Amino acid sequence: MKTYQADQIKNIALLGNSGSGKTTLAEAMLFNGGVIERRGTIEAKNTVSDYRPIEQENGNTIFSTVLYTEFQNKKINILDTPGLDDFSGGVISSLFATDTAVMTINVQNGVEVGTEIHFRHTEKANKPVILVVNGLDHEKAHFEKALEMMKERLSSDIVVIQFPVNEGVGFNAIIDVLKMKMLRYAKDGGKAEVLDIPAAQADRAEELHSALIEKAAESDESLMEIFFANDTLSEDEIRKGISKGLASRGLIPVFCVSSKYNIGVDRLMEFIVNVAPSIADMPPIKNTKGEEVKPNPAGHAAVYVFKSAIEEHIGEINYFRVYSGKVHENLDVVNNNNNTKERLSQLYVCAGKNRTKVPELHTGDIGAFVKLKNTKTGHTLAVPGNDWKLEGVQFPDPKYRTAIKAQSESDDEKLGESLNKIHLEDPTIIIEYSKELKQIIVHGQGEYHLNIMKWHLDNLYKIPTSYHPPKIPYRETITKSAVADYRHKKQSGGAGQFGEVHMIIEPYEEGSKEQTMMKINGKDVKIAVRDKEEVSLPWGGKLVYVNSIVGGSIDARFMPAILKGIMEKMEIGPLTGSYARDIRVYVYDGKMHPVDSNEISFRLAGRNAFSTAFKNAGPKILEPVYDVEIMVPSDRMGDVISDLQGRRGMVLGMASEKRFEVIKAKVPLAEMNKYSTALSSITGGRAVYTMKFAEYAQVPGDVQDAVIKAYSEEEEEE
Ligand SMILES: Nc1nc2c(ncn2[C@@H]2O[C@H](COP(=O)(O)OP(=O)(O)OP(=O)(O)O)[C@@H](O)[C@H]2O)c(=O)[nH]1
Ligand SMILES: [Mg+2]
Repeated sequence: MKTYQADQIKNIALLGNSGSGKTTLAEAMLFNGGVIERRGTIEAKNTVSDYRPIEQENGNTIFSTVLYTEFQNKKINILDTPGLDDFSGGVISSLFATDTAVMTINVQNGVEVGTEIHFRHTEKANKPVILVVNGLDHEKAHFEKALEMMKERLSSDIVVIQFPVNEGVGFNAIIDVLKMKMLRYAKDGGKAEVLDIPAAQADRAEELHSALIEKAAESDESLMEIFFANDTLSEDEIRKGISKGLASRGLIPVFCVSSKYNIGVDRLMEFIVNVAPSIADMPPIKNTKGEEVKPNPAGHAAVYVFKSAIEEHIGEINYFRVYSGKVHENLDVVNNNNNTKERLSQLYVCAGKNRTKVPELHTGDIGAFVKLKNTKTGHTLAVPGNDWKLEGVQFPDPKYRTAIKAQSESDDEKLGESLNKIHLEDPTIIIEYSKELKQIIVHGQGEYHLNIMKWHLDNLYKIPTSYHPPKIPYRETITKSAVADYRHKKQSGGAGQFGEVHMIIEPYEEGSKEQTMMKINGKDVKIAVRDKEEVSLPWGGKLVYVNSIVGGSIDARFMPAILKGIMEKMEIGPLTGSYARDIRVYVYDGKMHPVDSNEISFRLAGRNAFSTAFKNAGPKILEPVYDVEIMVPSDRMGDVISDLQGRRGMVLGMASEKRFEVIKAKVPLAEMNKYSTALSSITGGRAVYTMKFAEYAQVPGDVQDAVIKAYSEEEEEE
């Protein structure tokens, strides 16, 4: 395999709605580049990209796949991504690692839900987009309708470079208004025959050619001047303008193909290698120090791992992009994320599961290495001289959770190992071993996402598991102050035990001050703060422990033991056994015995006094509340809001953003169970949302009663 320099490499991510033909297009690109000798199909389950068992079973791409092809002495690295939104992790990491998004549009349906969602990903990532209308051979192909939808729903900067001559069955010709030629294809596609534009298409071609020139001129001032002077641009000037417009997202070109028959694909590839922005044209990304990482082919080597996988017979494989310099076989590097040394003993370029060994890879190129010890997705590897790491891929927060159990306890250990592997391959699946809930919770992007995960556990890892409703990590706190005394006394031969503690507890709020006067048993008592400790609780919130002993009734040396006793009770609230938080305790009096007082006595006295006080202080259950942000088409906004209200959600605001309404709300986690499935059915899959933990809030009375009842029933069962 030839070695490619930075200016000979183009990196594209294939995006688009599920079923719009990304994988089929990739197959045609590999075939046209001579990487494969026969084109596989989804139906025959033999495409290069969809090689994993689950993909062949379902006929969908599930994991992003790294591919490459060669065309006109250039290399195109292709990342084929899944169209289904539950697998958006692969889309986001692929966009990160490439310079241009090539989005397929199924011409029968035009803009679909997934098209809109992926288009928004490109906006967020600020990457150029080439739109490819696919399936023009289909009997229901309707190019004009699809184009209208694209202009209306995606962007007004769309500009047509190609339109079909004879869409539908028998489709074989395209008018290209950049070349101003007709491209005609033989029965099984491949290389176009370049012909003059027939009279019937001439007017439309001229009109679109002018529109293209104007749009290309708009992207660059010097081109604009030439355009004003001459009223036109040369083909090279148009190319330059398109390239600039692409890079700044001011111009979104439209191409026509039938991936199935390999029609138009050669011309699209030619456009990608000649006109799509090159590595040097894209704005440099930043490292964690805030410095720009310019793609410098002569610089020290640095690569970023955007994807890890586990492959049969090989084990872990890491896919990377070179961000600076070049890497070669046996290069010693440092993993800047964990400061370990790694040796890149072998380098590969990949087309699906087929790997070709290469001696070196240059800036901008994409490849893979195997058998590294401490490297995974998100890590930067570099030679000394580059001590930075990239900020890297920002994977979406999880929005769907479930509890998982191995059907047989003997599989517990194996389940843990397998879940770690699953997370390594898909960082959007997050595993949480909750000591508090006594459950293993898996977090993912949606119900389907976790069903696919279960398929892998059943079929590849061979571990029968079951999903269960996840418990909610409730907290408990108090709503008013309460007083309690406790005397611990034991005198049964030998050394006795004695400790007496008087305390008052009150609700604690961040930033609030200690009281100076309190009513204790009907009397006003002055509080003198002698000492104070703010304990930040590992489960969130605080316990503030105030020593306001007067007259030395308890020695300072016993104070830590009392706190220890209180902390024991903070771990099991009186209502549901949940962790407690946000309480201030004043120990204001007590008694010691000259001989029998010791630490254990004060620990027990502290624990029991606190337990009584807690029960009398109006204990309440707190529940986790999430910030939920939903993007929804305007016509479905009402339904989404009324559904949120049914979930005890509080709508905080609404705003129009481009073609969508954005609803911001706070919703209790307990009501978000299976929300992704519900939202999808309310909106026909047209909404997307994110959720992030916001705070703990008191639950309403009826909910509190229900939670306490469920807890006591559960206790009885156990
Ligand atoms: N008629 C026709 N069918 C096509 C064309 N391209 C793809 N298909 C068919 O459309 C279906 C989906 O194609 P894929 O290539 O799997 O689509 P995808 O975009 O990769 O889908 P996901 O992986 O689910 O995101 C398959 O049955 C293909 O054979 C085309 O140009 N014409
Ligand atoms: Mg696919």
